[in-house]
Amino acid sequence: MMRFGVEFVPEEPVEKIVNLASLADSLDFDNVWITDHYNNRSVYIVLSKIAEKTSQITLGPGVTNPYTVNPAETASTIATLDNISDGRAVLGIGPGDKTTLNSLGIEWDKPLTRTKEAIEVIERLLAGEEVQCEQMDKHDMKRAKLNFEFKGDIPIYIGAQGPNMLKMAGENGDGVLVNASHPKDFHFAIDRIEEGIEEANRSIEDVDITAYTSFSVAEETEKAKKAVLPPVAFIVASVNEKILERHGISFEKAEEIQKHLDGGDYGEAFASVTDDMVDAFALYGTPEECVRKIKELEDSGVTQLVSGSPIGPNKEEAIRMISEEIIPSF
Ligand code: F42
Repeated sequence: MMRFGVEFVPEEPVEKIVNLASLADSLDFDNVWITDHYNNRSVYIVLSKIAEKTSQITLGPGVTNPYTVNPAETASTIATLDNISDGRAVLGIGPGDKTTLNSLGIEWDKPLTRTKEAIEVIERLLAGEEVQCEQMDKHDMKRAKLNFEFKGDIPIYIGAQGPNMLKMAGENGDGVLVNASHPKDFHFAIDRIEEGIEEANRSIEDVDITAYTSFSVAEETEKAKKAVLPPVAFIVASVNEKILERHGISFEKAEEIQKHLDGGDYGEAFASVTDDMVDAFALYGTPEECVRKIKELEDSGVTQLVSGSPIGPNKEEAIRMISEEIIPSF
């Protein structure tokens, strides 16, 4: 069965996000994910407020990284979030956003290895072990151990796009958060995830394959589409050539958008987004159109749909529409 999640970016005021998360909680969404970038508001402060104001929804960072936060610190924080939310915490972790890390002077060395090892450290700490990691490449714990009571089995979701990361996520994750909106990308991703699942002798049911989409729903298609132009412009400017090729998008047009964004000319960048770009990198439309597109993702093997930014021209209305006009079809 398809699960439904919603993502918020804490560039918006905490109060606003908490109110929207509380609405999603009351409307039976399964998950709320908060993105993590140091230049936005603090992910865990937002999550702890959400924990107070919600009662059934699962909540977590989507995603933290092992560069700006030591994995022992992540284990402690997620266990604390689990304490205060009566067992509703999930951990989303990935290698981190390269551009953001660059601006902090952090080198993205061996991002896959560092993420994989961090997950091992976190899992062992959450199992109550004292962790020493002399054999690890990127971490060097001597005698790390958590010193309070917590429930150990917090699900770990791995943010992954690249072939190796997807495979690693299939081997190690309780879920995979794939930043994509189109079935073509999921055919590619799920093949890689399955390789990992096989290698680890696991089964596909063990892994919640999550479409972390750029989402927009409205009563009119055009209104929904207009709201996704900004995120799609940023996606087009940052994805690699192979992904553009997969969707038949011209590299030159993508470069043009990148130049406009780099020059701070956002109006021009958003106006240059073409229909094939929007169709490739966003899930948008009327509730009926969204249902049809989500069913295509479900057929390709997706098990959780996360409505990510913008969600719709009006976030609150969009959350109500998802609950009333989309979720009942699944
Ligand atoms: N990043 C953030 O900073 N904050 C967020 O809130 C956030 C949310 C989010 C949600 C979903 C999602 O899927 C990603 C999200 N991200 C977020 C981005 C995330 O942190 C990563 O930047 C993103 O997922 C990119 O990951 P990727 O899967 O493309 O992996 C990178 C590291 C990559 O290059 N992978 C390659 C691959 O094939 O998978 C190669 C990796 C590899 O094998 N590396 C080797 C190693 O050991 O690390 C080294 C290889 C060598 O040659 O040295």
